[in-house]
Amino acid sequence: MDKHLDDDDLARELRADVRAGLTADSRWIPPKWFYDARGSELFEEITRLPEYYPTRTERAVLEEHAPAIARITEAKTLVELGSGSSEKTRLLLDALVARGTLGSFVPLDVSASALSAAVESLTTAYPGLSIRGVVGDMTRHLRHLPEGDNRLVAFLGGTLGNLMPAERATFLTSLRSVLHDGEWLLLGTDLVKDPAVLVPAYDDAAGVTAAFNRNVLHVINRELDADFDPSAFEHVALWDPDHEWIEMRLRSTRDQRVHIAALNLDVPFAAGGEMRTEISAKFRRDGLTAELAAAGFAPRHWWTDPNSWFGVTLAQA
Ligand code: AVJ
Repeated sequence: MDKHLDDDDLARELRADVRAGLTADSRWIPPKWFYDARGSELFEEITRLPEYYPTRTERAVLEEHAPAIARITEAKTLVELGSGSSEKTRLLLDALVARGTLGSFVPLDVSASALSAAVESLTTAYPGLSIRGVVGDMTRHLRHLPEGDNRLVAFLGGTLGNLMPAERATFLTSLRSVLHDGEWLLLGTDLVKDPAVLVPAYDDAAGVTAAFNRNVLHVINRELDADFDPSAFEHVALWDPDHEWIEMRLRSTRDQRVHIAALNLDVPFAAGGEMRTEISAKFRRDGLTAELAAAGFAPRHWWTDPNSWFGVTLAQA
């Protein structure tokens, strides 16, 4: 594995993010801090919830169209950004291996532990492939992606929607700049739909998403020696129709003051005071086409499920 991020870098970034976010007028914590070992487990549990349709919907789209993706791209290298457990990737790997073009797989993730587990199991499952994990942040370490001809970069799961619109533009532009003309981007995006479907996906009956949301407080307690009482914050998920995104927040149930020892910072919360922990933007085909074009990508194919709940775009650099 190539490491471009070590524990010190992550600790420094977490301190900077928490200080900036919790001293801002509108408080926020970036969603990447959900994913420690427990948070990654909770996310895996979310993907199996009846209300959380994105994972299984995207999987169905990929199951149906992976052979076409392999035929159209004939990719020699598959790069996966934010690969996590790399489960859906197997559909792409199988199709590209069957097509006979694939030589290597490069998963990139911030979590060294998730990545090494994935690399280990995939190395066993695909002995003919060269598999090289890159520990890095997809918004900062794209220039460290290995060269290779005819690469296909997969960015699945709807994670693009966790970036703010301006960050999205920067990210897509920098991804385009590390690709050669003709290389490929496979992008999975959750689509705008009835809020009666969207909101429960982020506020499930079993409370798994609530636990996932509060997990960020456990992360801050452990890593920054803070004294958040997670039970004194309630999970909020709301649909913002103007921005067309789901917003997750944590809302203080009482007046309280939190001490973050590693930052030497006290943060007061009034009862009802909130902090934003995630946006999850939902897309329309037209808007996405425009965003991709602005970043220098030409959308070539668009696939979706019968309900048009989740879109998979194949775009060319
Ligand atoms: C897979 C990271 C895109 O925004 O839907 C799931 C994360 N947050 N439930 C999403 C998530 C709350 C998820 N991503």
